[in-house]
Amino acid sequence: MRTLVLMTTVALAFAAAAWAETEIRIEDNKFVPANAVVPRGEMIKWTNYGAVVHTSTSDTQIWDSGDIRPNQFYKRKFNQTGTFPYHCEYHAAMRGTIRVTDTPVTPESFGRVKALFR
Ligand SMILES: [Cu+2]
Repeated sequence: MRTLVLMTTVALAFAAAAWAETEIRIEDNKFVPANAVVPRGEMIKWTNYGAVVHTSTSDTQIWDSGDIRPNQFYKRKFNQTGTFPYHCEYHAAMRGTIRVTDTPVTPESFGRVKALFR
């Protein structure tokens, strides 16, 4: 019984971990989706599917990926609620926003599952 509970917990943790990541595609020259809405605690992964270098750079100096080359990615976790505009340093027209909403159920339950493994 203990084993079953543990296995279920592990499966849930993996499910939650997979679920807690949102990919934003970087294309030449746009972010897809340009406007993403995610729950607090979400990991955002920007992956460059284009042929040239891009960046994910916060308009308000919160983060800067540096160069993201083709087929590379940059990840950042968003723990604060709010709307965070960003752009690409190389292409003025490339703009996006991350809106982080306070949805207590999902991040908290994920935190509880994660706490079991600390
Ligand atoms: Cu760019």
